[in-house]
Amino acid sequence: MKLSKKQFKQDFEERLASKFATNLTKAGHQETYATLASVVKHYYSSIWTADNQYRDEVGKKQAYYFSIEFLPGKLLKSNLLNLGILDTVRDGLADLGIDLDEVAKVEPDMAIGNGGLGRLASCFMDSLASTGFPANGNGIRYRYGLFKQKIIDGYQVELPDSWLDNGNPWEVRRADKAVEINFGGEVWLEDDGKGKLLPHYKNQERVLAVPYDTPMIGFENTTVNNMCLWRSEVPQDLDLKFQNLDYMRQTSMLSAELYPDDSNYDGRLLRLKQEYFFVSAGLQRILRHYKFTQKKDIRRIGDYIAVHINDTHPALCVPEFMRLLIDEYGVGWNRAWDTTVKVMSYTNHTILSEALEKWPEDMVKNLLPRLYQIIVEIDRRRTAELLPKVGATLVHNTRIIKDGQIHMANLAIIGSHSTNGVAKLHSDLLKDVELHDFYEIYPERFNNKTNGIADRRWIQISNERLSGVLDETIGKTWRHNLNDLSLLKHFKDDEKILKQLQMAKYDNKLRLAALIQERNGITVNPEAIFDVQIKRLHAYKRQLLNVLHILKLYFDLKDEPDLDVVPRVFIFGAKAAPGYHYAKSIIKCINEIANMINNDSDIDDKIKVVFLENYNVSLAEMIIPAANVGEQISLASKEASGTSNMKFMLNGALTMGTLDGANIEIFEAAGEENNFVFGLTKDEVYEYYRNGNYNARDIYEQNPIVYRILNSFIDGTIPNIKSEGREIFDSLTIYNDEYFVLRDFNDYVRAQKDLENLYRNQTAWTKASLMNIANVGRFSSDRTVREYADDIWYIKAKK
Ligand code: B1N
Repeated sequence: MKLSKKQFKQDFEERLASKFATNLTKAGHQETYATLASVVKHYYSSIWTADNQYRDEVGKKQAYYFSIEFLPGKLLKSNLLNLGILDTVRDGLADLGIDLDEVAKVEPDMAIGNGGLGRLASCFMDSLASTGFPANGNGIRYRYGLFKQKIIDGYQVELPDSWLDNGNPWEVRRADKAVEINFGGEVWLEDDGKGKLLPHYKNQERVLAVPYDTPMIGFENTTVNNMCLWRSEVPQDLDLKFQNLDYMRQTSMLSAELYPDDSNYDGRLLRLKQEYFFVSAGLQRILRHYKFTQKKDIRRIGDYIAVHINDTHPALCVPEFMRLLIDEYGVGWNRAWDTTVKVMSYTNHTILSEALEKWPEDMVKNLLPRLYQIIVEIDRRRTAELLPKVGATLVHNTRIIKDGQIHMANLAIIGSHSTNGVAKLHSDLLKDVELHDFYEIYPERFNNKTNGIADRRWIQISNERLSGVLDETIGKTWRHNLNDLSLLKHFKDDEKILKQLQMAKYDNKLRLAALIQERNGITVNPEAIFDVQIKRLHAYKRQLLNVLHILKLYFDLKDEPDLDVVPRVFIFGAKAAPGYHYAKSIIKCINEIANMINNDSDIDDKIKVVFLENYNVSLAEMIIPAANVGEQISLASKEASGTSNMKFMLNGALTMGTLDGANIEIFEAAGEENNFVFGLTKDEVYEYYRNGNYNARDIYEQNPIVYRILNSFIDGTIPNIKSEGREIFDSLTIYNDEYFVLRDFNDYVRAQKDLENLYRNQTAWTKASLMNIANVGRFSSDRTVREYADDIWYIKAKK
């Protein structure tokens, strides 16, 4: 949009006066932020309205991304950038004596997601709007987002994330579009007199779902999509006998809290309720909107909408869409089924068995009696149809209802036309191993969509310093097409450019060093290697492997204080699920090891260990631009994709990584020689599983270095970790090291040595860094969403 600085300043001052009855000299940061957001909202509202109008008139197919998590972070700068007014607003505010970056800090992170899965959904939202696709989000407006993490005495303590206290300027409550959701009670079918069986209900619990719409603004275009988030409330016309505080409490509980589990499944009833709540609300709104605007035959809806099931959490889309079509819109079973399969598509995000959702049959039957009937019928018809074609074994292995449980992945695969994994290796594992039986029956449904990241947030906004260097070196087209970063290859031997890249990195390191000083009171050397591992804490991600290597360096230096090492700052950020005891023990150990090393005068600044508390999107935006190394060290086959690996690459960090998830494609694109690869391959891991011949205890007993390091967890060397140290020691030596940490240790140490040696040659290092940046284009989520649009959803971008 076009906006002059003069106009902006006038709008801002007027709004400040009308909204808060104050002026520039008196306004605080909160008022400034709220005013600015309100002005920005005014700017985009006409574009938003116009795009909605256009869609209703043109009636092209739209996609709906159903996700129980979104992780957008802050929206102010992103909205400014995408509207094309970031610089104008920054300058205008500066004229008024206001620092945009200070104002931006006031906005709370929108953290209604746990980690990679939720952040991916938000990257997709940005990319879908920025590439002009009509595609919207559908989720839950949690009153409390992911907990805030405090570290007290080395332990993680969880505090509530009350992110809505000062209001949310971006959302629009649409009370007129509320729908009703029903739970429990009894259902029976009665003939309607025309030969059709219609459901009748008794004693259902009624909940009102109210949508809150947040615009997803495209980058310098005219597309504005909608992220619709649902809040649960008490229906206004509720019988007086139900109007009590208990009912109110229960009803608002539904959208009160995000489950804090990442790659893990918590089978509580409230979670199942949340899943049905946003699925039913979203589908009801879509169907109503379609009927209202398109006035076409409901049976053609498959030509106008695509619904995406992001992991199995929204898998109830399948039976709920069937229910709505059949019971509410009078469509026959067969037509409804064909339509459902055509409309739905599903992404699998993990093969970890603890994340596989399986709901007890009785729970589903009691909570969602009509859906249960429909699921049983889907299962029955499919079994009857397939038995003669593929035989009993395949049918049995792939049934939706088995052993008294409803298998949500099976429901999602059977009820949709597409199942994809999130990186090549992961998609291959789905086809060849985890979902092989499904692949035999429906080979045409399986495909890969390698994840991507919204490069606008992950470089243009978060790394202005590097963005500036790139603009000057290769022009600005990369801001619209990330593939143009490949132009950088021409400068790989240009010493002037390499120097500038180094200086940009150095400035970002200074910025992070100041933050570390402020938050942790630790002074770090900006010349040191900034070696970063930021992600959820999970055993399969192997933060522990990183820790063992740190201890090795520490003991090496204790033995030989004059050892010639390149100084390193090891930086961690990680939240553990509150109920995940082992993960919390690792956090405690990292913090105690940090204390031990940072305060050891023998070590000086050769090693520093920093655990930054409350890792979230905003903190990632500070850390990643300053990283020299990104640690991506999961056990091969366990990390479906990873997406921070792509953010590090974009910001010129080198990857220290295993052949897992999207790391493989990163190494392919940027060259193994420009990164550090180590560890077991997925085939070697599966070979161990087949043979059952891994013996971690042997490594502990036979490798003196490992022996010394592991003993330090239990012999008092590392202070204050009596029970935690024992827990970790036992997990490796008694419980046989589930994720092959000890097996990969030696090769990891070798790769770390290679890394250190390369860093001694700053020119060679920076060249490798440049090659990572130059080859990152394919990891833009603009590319990813185009593939979804072309291959799965069949939607077209606005020209
Ligand atoms: O999804 C990301 C991937 O990049 C990561 O590799 C993957 O671990 C992550 C249940 C999950 N998989 N499964 C989850 C999250 C919450 C929950 O309740 C499972 N998250 C992933 C994006 O594809």
